Amino acid sequence: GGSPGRYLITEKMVREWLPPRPAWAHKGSCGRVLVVAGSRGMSGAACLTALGAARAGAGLVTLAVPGQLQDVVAVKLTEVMTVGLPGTREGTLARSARAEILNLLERNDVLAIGPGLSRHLETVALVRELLPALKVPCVIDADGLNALAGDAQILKRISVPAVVTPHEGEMARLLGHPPEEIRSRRLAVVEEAAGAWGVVTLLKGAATLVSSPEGITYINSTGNPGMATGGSGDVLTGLIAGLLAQGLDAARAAAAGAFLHGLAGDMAARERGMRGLLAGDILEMLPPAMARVE
Ligand code: NPW
Ligand code: AMP
Ligand code: MG
Repeated sequence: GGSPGRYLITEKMVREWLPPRPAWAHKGSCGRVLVVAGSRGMSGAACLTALGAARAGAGLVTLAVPGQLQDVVAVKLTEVMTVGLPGTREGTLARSARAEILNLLERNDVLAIGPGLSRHLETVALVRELLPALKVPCVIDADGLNALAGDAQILKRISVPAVVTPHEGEMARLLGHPPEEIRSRRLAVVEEAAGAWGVVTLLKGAATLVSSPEGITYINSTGNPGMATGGSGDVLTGLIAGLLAQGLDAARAAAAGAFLHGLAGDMAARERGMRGLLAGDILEMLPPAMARVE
């Protein structure tokens, strides 16, 4: 059959999708996000993801990192709780962290996994063994996707709503195709991937595309090249997880996340210029971006 539809994401859509924050809200009712991210040298990615979830409006955010990094991220994060997981000598997550992550997920509503994890073989094994066991919705990004390179079929074994957020390089690795091929047929690639993997697939870049397994595709119009800066995507991962935790379904969380992330980047660029924009500036502009939409 034909495609159920392709839609430009509008401010009005996002306004309708964002759940109201009721007067009686408490932090437990606004969603709890577990972020599994980071390795020695990439603790920033982990912090940016956790703060993205917190800025999205999630009630509680916990960041789980290799044990050696816990104190480092705890110093950088005030509002986010931290947990140290079993690590390798290289400061990456050990395969044995799986049980503890599943245990932490008993007390969380959503998992965000991948930013800054590295491509260490033990961490790759951990990701591959963890994903099929998940019982809460998840967002998989960066090295969480690289762990599946050449074997994206693992995504089919995820039994919960899931969002994957590759940039073109990551999508090329997942599919085993050259990046130029992804670039030349972005719309077809994202729609085929979502259908084949059964997960909401968000292909990043100018005009980010979000496609659902049911065949709905959203096209984003916000964002600017100032956002081509390290850590920008890590913020998006956390943002989508935070929206999932507040009850949006996977496709809407991804589409609203892309829209708000780009809008925050546009507002940051208008205020301070594009060239010097940092991922942290996107985080700071998320509250006014959401306020503008609501
Ligand atoms: P090139 O260079 O253009 O030929 P990688 P990464 C290719 C963490 N970070 N957009 C590109 O080819 C992440 O979370 C930590 C982007 C290149 O070969 C990850 O865990 C930070 N790339 C880890 O670093 C801040 C494109 O893909 C490769 C592309 C690595 O993530 C930074 C780049 O991908 C970062 O977020 C496109 N449109 N098209 C921190 N502060 O801790 C092709 N490529 O090698 O996965 O590198 O994205 O930086
Ligand atoms: P990552 O490569 O994972 O750090 O993700 C980069 C983020 O910045 C994604 O959300 C991209 O969509 C966004 N981004 C990067 N370059 C551009 C661009 N030229 N125009 C709009 N958004 C961009
Ligand atoms: Mg990235």
